[in-house]
Amino acid sequence: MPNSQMTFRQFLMQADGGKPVAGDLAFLLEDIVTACRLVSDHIRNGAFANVLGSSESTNIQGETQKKLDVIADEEFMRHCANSGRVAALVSEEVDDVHWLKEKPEAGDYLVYFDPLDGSSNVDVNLSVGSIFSIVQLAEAVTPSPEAVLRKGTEQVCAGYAIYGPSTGLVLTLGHGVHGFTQDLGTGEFLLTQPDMTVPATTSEYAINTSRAELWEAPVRRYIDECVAGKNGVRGRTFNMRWTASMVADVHRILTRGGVFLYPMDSGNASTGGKLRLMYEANPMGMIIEQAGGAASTGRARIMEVQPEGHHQRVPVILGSKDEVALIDSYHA
Ligand code: AHM
Ligand code: MG
Repeated sequence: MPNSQMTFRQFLMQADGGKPVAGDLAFLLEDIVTACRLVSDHIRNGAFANVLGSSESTNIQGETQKKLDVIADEEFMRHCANSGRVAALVSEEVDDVHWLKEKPEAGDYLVYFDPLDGSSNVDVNLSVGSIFSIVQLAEAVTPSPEAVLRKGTEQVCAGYAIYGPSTGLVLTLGHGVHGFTQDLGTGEFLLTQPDMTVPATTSEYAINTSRAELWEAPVRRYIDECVAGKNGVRGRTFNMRWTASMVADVHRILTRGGVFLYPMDSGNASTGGKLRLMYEANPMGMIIEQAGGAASTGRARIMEVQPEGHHQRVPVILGSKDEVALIDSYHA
């Protein structure tokens, strides 16, 4: 088990089940950490640099981009391109797959990211984050949009940075989930939460209840039963939290348990949900599963969904295992 307070580099030296992480992947992760560090600085200095607020542009999702969405995307694009082993980048903010290699080989990496998730929170000074997912190619591929459509089960690494009261980094390489905090003195990330786990049961849920009239019956039933509290079928009181920043909600669940739902409803059914499979749901699904929780669409394990497009959306239900199983049973 990794020691508390070790640096990110020391962690990488033993993070592959006691062995060093492969050099190419370690360099890529250090580049991603650099991008996160710079995004954190941009956010903290946003008011002075006049980068709060919206830009003139919209992304492929049709959403108005924040200036910081664009800046964060540039940092990720620039730093991930440092590694000679990255074949392609898929960003929430960019329509097309960005191929860095003309002839991707076995062993090369595909990196998927949401450079600034929950960006509507930036202007009101609440926690936001960056989410990333890494797949290693098992075979050479020809660059095409289809070549990046990989199931979440192919991820070799998933993580997120959280820009809150402190800047944190949470990572899994398939051997548990580990949390780091940036030391503002050295700028380094130190291991502060080794082996994060999600308890199987919880009495806290997160969902945007302003969409209640749009919910499907299984979600309505689950939330109604939580709201009914002690006198309802659950026989206990439930607490509710919703930050409108998935990174912050997932971080809370990794810290004290809970269940998060962004389900499909009649308002988003035409697009299949709100959250994006390849750079939001899959990495968070891997992290939550590695921490002992579960991640589902309500009808299937998120990481087993076959992507049909790199900006595909899915319903997301994740967190404490028993609650996710109960919600799944209501969908069945
Ligand atoms: P974004 O990637 O455009 O920021 O959207 C994703 C965010 C999640 O962080 C959060 O859970 C959700 O959208 C909030 O949606 P809503 O505003 O509908 O509550
Ligand atoms: Mg985003």
